[in-house]
Amino acid sequence: MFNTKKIRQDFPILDQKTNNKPLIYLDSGASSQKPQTVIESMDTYYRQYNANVHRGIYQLSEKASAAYENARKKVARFINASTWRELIFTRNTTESINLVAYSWGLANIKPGDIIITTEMEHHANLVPWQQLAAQTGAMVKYIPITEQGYLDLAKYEAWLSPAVKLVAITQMSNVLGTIPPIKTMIKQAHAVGALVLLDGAQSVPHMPVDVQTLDCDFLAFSGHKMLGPTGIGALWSRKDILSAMPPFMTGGDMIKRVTLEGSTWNSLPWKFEAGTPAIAEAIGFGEAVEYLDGLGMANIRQHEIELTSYALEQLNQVEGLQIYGPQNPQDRGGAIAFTMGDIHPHDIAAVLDGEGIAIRAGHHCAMPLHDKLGLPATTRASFYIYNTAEDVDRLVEGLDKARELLTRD
Ligand code: C6P
Repeated sequence: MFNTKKIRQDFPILDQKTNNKPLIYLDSGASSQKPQTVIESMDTYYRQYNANVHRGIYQLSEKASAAYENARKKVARFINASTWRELIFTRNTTESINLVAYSWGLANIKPGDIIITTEMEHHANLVPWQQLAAQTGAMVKYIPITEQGYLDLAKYEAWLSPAVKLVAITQMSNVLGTIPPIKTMIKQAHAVGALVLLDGAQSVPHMPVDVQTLDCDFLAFSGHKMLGPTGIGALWSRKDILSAMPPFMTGGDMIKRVTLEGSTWNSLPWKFEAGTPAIAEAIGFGEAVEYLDGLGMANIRQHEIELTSYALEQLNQVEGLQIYGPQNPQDRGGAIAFTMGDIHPHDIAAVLDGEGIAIRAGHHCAMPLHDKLGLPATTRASFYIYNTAEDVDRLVEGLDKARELLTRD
């Protein structure tokens, strides 16, 4: 059984009051909290073996290099990469996707090519493709979403042709929660010769993700949404693809040999890691995936299906509340965006804050999706391993209070 009570004891930040009420943290979709082991691993690095990596001949640097590379192995294993050489540390999902757009994209996308993405993407998986298309003369097409918050797959299938070079989709929407049928979509894309990039910012923290079973071509994700620190993320791709890609950023550590006439590149993955990396953060990231592995990603997914199911049931009964996204908890993650009558989402969040409930309001970096929904903003609750049914009950009570306070007769 998933022991949330025990898990909560590992997160020191959760044991506090905010606005004189016990903190209910419902914004893990934006950034998760960190367990003690992650915090301690970074503290230990700074206290006991802080040094730059891949440079020093002395013991401290060798220890730091080993810990940094060991963290890479842990993260690579976590997504079942066939080798750690396919796992590149970046700052976050945004940087991982930009790496693909600027390196693979500028080398491979030509005028008239098509990039398919969706209407429900986070800006991180949308703006880089718009920029790439503008620079190359390619075109971006957006799979529409249906009224129930699913992708219009008939459109996707109809659009697939040899002109499609890349399909870039989220594996879990940060607003609607939608989990598209990725495996089928990848097969269909490959059948016309297109590569597939998965935005795993919301999926990798919340469900088992196996890049070999999925057979995707790129996977981007962030450490800070999966119990790790900020400033560290990852890009995974297959060795053959990464080997053929030019470097994204150049400078120290990513070279093999530099002369005044030109340079050659380091082997994978370092070819894509220019400059001093985020060493403490990588170590913390490694510790985070170890913690998640200890709980089991299938168990985490099951916990969130149960919690989301309960939350949908309860929220659907709140007067005037409308949920956006699939109603079937099996088809979605635990980010639930909603509106309540004509009360502004920011006002709802402010009242909830007064009740000790941390929740996000805004466009959640998905403006085209909110345009499609005809909304300037939504309020969003998002769950993780430390959330409970009682948190949902407190949210519902807070929403009732917000309606009482903010609705004019
Ligand atoms: N979404 C949210 O509150 P970064 O900022 O690079 O770590 O992650 C970007 C990103 C990309 N894709 C998806 C699906 C995301 O949800 C996010 C981050 C946060 O929804 C912050 S806007």
